[in-house]
Amino acid sequence: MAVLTIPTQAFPDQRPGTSGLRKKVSVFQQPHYLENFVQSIFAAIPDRKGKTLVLGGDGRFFNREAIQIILRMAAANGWGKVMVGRGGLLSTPAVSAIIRAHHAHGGIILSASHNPAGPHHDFGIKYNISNGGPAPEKITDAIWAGSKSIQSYQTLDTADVDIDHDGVFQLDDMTVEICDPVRDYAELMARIFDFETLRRLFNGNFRMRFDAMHAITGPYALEILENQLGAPAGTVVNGIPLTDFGGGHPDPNLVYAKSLADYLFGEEAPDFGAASDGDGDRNMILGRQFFVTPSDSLAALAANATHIPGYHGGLKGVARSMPTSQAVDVVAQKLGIPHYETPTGWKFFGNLLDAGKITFCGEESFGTGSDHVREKDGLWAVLAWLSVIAATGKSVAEIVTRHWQEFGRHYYTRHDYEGIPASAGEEIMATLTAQLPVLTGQTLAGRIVQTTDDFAYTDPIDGSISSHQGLRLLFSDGARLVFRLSGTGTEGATLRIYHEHLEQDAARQHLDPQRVLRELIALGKDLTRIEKLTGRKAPTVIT
Ligand code: G16
Repeated sequence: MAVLTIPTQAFPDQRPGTSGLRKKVSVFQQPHYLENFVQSIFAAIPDRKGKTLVLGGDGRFFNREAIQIILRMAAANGWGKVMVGRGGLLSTPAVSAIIRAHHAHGGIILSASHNPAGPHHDFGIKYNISNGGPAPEKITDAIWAGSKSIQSYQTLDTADVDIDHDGVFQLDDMTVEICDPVRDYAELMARIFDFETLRRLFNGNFRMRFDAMHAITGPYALEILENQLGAPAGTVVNGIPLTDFGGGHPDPNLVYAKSLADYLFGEEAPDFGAASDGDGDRNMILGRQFFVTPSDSLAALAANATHIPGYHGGLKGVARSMPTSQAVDVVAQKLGIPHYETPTGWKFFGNLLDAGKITFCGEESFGTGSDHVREKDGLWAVLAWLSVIAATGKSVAEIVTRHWQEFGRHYYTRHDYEGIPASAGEEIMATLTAQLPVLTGQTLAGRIVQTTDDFAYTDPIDGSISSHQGLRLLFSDGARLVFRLSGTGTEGATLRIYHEHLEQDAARQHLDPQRVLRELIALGKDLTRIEKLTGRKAPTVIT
């Protein structure tokens, strides 16, 4: 079959963000737009010839069309084999698991994560490397550079292939394998967790609800929770992936997973509730009338790791992204294991995991994971929590409140101002950056500002430096106020303000975080002048 070389012109806006390239579907539907980016990925992987690529997505609108385009281009660009999830479906953690299990060279994930889907919403694409994790900055920078100078791309002149039935066939010189999207992942979970113990949990009175939000985790949760662990039918709700996610916003937090939260805070609440996001890497954990912040979830899992079969030998170390609360650091100190603080973005955990420096890692943005794959993993977090509940016989609320008594409670809240004008976002950050030096030593929000900085990270494994990763005010009492612009939005800018304060007194550990943190919240609003610059009186989302 003849390889076609199609002339094209560069698009100026293909710089990968925190997690790949995310744009409106209409942007991706422009002639050559997706093709240019895919060719730029392939150009950044010069040793791809004859190697295996894993390909799948979260099932959102444009997923199936993109799969066909990428298959043709992969064949024309010399890949030896592409493994595609049946129907074009694969969760992000499943791609990571399959890359690792089959020693693939890399993977392409089609997803804009928790961003809404449909013809008028978002699409995305990201590349993962042979360790199963997101491409590091040196590769995303090469992709971006390639996208700015691209003049042509390679593809085949061939009809669409059948991606809906398992099997192996040739596309020119390349092998295509259509595989079960769930099997490898479910086998990995069965190796980490004791499914017999979890089956006993569901055989008793224990009840849970898992909200797949009509996104990719439905098939995974149905297979693992209901089919393999025997949770009653109906435990998984919204379990069929839809191209528009049912019109919802599959971001597992109290705002967007409101019906689950209402159920868990209602009269008929089960023992446990969880939700995942569009591509299955995020998680939200709820107990009966109890919400676990992602930062606390990471800390509590680290403190209870030896109750989880796959980690009964203990943890090598832990890591969190900089804006994530310091709760897990306190656990690590007590356990006598190292803890690391990385920039936002799962890719920054990759080297630490590969080097065996850490076992668990997590982020405030509802991400938790371990060294079993190189992505955050929503269902893994659910199974980890179920394992701790089964081993301790305690409720979610008991596990977390006892954790606070032992380690202190890190009150935490993130306020997001979504879709503000990009220029306002830049002005806020520039003004704050200029202000930082004079804030040191001042008493603000009733506390002394001990240090301020623009967070920079030197990777301890390869020495690479990532600068401008967020502005920090660190107070003498351990409180923190952090400012960042999101790297995942598709409209204007999203300002994130993170507030944190440690409370050691058990009598003061059951208050409303918004109340406890109100002075820091007011300070954040003042320093950013968000209302003056954007007219916004309140955040769009509070987590
Ligand atoms: C992605 C990244 C995470 C990051 C999150 C929010 O998650 O993988 O590491 O914490 O975005 O990033 P930002 O604050 O820059 O918007 P996901 O689930 O969207 O892929």
